[in-house]
Amino acid sequence: MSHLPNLDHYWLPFTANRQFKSMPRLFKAAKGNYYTTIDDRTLLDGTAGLWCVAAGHGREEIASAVAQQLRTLDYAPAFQNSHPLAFEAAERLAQFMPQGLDRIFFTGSGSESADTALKIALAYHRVTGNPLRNKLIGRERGYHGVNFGGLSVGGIAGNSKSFGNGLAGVDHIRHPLDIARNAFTRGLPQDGGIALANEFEQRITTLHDPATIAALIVEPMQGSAGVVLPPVGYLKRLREICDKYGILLIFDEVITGFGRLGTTFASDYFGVVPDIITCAKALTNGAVPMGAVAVKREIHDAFMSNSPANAIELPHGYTYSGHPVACAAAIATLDIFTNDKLVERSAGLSGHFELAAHSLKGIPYVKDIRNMGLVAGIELEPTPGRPGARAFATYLKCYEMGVLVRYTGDVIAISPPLTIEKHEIDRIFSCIAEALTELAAEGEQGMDPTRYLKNEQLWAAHQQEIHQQQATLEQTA
Ligand code: PXG
Ligand code: PLP
Repeated sequence: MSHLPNLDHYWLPFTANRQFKSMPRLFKAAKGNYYTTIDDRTLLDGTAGLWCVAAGHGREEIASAVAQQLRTLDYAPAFQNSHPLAFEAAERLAQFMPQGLDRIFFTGSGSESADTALKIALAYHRVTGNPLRNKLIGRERGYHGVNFGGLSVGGIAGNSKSFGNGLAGVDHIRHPLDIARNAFTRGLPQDGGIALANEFEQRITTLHDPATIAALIVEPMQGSAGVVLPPVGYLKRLREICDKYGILLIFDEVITGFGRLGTTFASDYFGVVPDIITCAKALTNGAVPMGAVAVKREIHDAFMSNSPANAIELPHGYTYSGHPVACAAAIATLDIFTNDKLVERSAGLSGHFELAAHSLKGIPYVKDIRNMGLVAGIELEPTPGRPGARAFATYLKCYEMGVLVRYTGDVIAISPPLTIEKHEIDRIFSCIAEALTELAAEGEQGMDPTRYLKNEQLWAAHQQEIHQQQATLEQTA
């Protein structure tokens, strides 16, 4: 058991802070497919961190590349100067991208990648003489991070409604989730894709002038909003409509990149090549913050050939774009992908994973199961008036049983490291089944979060003690 830190000062992102601090869940170590918590529980990681740790935790190759880089060149100015590793990382990443998307802009995260992609799309039209193409289209339930651009094209009201109006000139198309028609489909829904994509064309022609649309941004598979899969033919049709009207297509592959679907990128899975791809997360195996935007060479070249000589072609960038330590981590990670054949491994496991996920059909509260590659979403019947409460209780039960799952709304999302073993896949889903069966038996009692994680509650009591001591000290000072 490790010491519990003072919990007062850190404001956790996307977290119910007061609830968390009453039952803190802190990890102190990780290796392979497992976390160790500060009260010495071992947790099988059903989430790859937050979809980041594709190659499994604690990779020595990454650790030593990062350590060596820190000792050699800790930081180099990103603007007007650079360092060789940034070029090497870009070249290596370009080799992973679909053919043609071989010009790379580095960022510090998925959110920065989304905003960068949107800005490149807008600036591209301006630099090619189409300044009136300045509207951006996103999708309902889309998640493109939390910066103002990504938030504006995103389609999760809960994420944006606290923050004012966002960008002007933004519209959204429908999301493809249709549980009534497609519940328990294995893999992609078969029907409805073309009609749904055609609505995009219908909306931009009736509500907008298509010649004013700069770009459409979509996640090929919507991860954050609860694992929403595109029906067969849908993305291809979106591509055709974009081509017809000169609209750039951006795939946000922050989650779907790097083998999650059994192909290197979702673009490869669907045989649809967008104009711009964003990525982050597994790019460095989560070890160092980094994102990237891959752009079609023609788009990049338009900036180079249409900008005045000696001018900055794109007035955009981050202090940490192409950070040497992040580049070292990315190169080491890409090496692991190649050496360990992680994409092939993901593809090879996806059949077993699908069977395991769908074995939950018929378990109490399971309303839909959606899967693709090494991702599954298990949608639960919500408890009336308490959205998300059932999924949270399921998460807590799984945690107590030693399995880390992710919950978002009333969806349990499973996305293990690509290094997961078959028996571990089985354990994740049987644990969820057991948790749900127990919840059904326990009724109201099972839904009470204060029943769970007793050790942590002892710590919370300890925390209160620290508080009181501090207050006393402050009074006497
Ligand atoms: N685009 C997509 C498609 C994402 O999934 C981002 C952008 C933003 O990335 P950053 O690095 O700025 O967080 C994401 C991030 C979840 C979960 O549990 C998903 C994300 C982040 C945290 C949790 O679904 N996606
Ligand atoms: N705010 C201020 C005052 C800055 O000087 C900078 C960068 O120089 C930023 C924000 C942006 O920081 P970053 O480049 O890390 O995104």
